[in-house]
Amino acid sequence: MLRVALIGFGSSGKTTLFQLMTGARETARAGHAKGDTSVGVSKVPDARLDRLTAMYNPRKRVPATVEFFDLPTSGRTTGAQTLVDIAAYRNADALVHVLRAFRDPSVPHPPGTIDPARDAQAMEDELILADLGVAERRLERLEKDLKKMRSPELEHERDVLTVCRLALEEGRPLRAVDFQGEDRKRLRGFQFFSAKPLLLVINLDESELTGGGEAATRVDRAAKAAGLTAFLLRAATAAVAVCAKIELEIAQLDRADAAAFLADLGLKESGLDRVIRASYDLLDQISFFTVGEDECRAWSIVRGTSAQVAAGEIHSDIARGFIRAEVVGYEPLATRGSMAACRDHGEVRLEGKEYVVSDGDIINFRFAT
Ligand SMILES: Nc1nc2c(ncn2[C@@H]2O[C@H](COP(=O)(O)OP(=O)(O)O)[C@@H](O)[C@H]2O)c(=O)[nH]1
Ligand SMILES: [Mg+2]
Repeated sequence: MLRVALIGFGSSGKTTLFQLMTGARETARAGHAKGDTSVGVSKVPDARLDRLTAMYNPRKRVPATVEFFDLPTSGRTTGAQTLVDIAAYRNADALVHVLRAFRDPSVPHPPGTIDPARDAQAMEDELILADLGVAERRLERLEKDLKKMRSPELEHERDVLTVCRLALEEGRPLRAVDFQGEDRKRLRGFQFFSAKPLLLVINLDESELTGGGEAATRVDRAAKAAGLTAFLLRAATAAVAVCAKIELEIAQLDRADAAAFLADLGLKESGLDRVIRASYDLLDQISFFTVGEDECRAWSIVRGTSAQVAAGEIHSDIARGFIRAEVVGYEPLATRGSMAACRDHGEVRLEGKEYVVSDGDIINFRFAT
């Protein structure tokens, strides 16, 4: 399951977005050293799973999920230095920086003025500084250890960390540094914040959603006006605009009303859909499905995953005993209406361990126990 951590300055709308994403008014809390982390689960909307569920009429429909973290530091900034001490944040797959762009004077914004580009840069600087501290402490310890003994492992670690330190000293986030192969693996182990893919969520004024014209264009314009263009040229960084407050109100309506409301605003997708989709794209995630009368289920994996590794998402026994994957694409199955019809047309393939799973594949794994 993907884990996404919300960060940002005080009163930027983190908790509002958290509630929008997880539908949680009451949320589970995981304890950690300094206060609490709110943990909520978001169901990934997927029209394909809806269609498969309609076809199979299973007892259970299980969407893919994304876990969101929020810190209940009401109105305060979640400074990067505090994040270093929070395991859930260190382990997160991606960061979502909620940027205050709504003006509402009744909600004070600690830096005083509204300036999303400044806030984006300020947070970036904080992440870089926090990582630099971690890198320096680790390097110091490594140098001591390397004086006592020779170790290719530790030497590799030192080399990667030295590249990290140099980039950070130049003010470059680690997600903008091109690490490959073993270096990349090693980097992941350090759990640096500036190495995590970053989604900027620009939290706009209601008026920007409710003003006339095509909402998508208005929102795009507002995002550009926020001055984030330079930011977005960086690798593993993306942006999406929402109006968290009004979208939370919409999300609390029943489905039909919510759809009508969104259509009224000229929006094709809800805020939840847009943020989830942007996170998926940023993290290069795709979905495959398992279907049956018992359960229709979506699973998320990173693009390029092999059939055997995908099987391991379901259960390690299935990966271990992997024999073959029976695969059909979503389009042929949705068009023909049944697996049997797909078989008749030769559209169900038998694939081996190394087969690279495609987005929308419906897979039946054959395995030995
Ligand atoms: N006008 C307006 N107010 C918002 C919006 N998003 C959040 N707020 C309000 O801003 C205040 C702070 O929001 P919150 O989500 O708690 O911010 P956090 O400190 O970043 O967690 C709350 O009173 C929210 O209702 C928005 O899009 N527009
Ligand atoms: Mg909050």
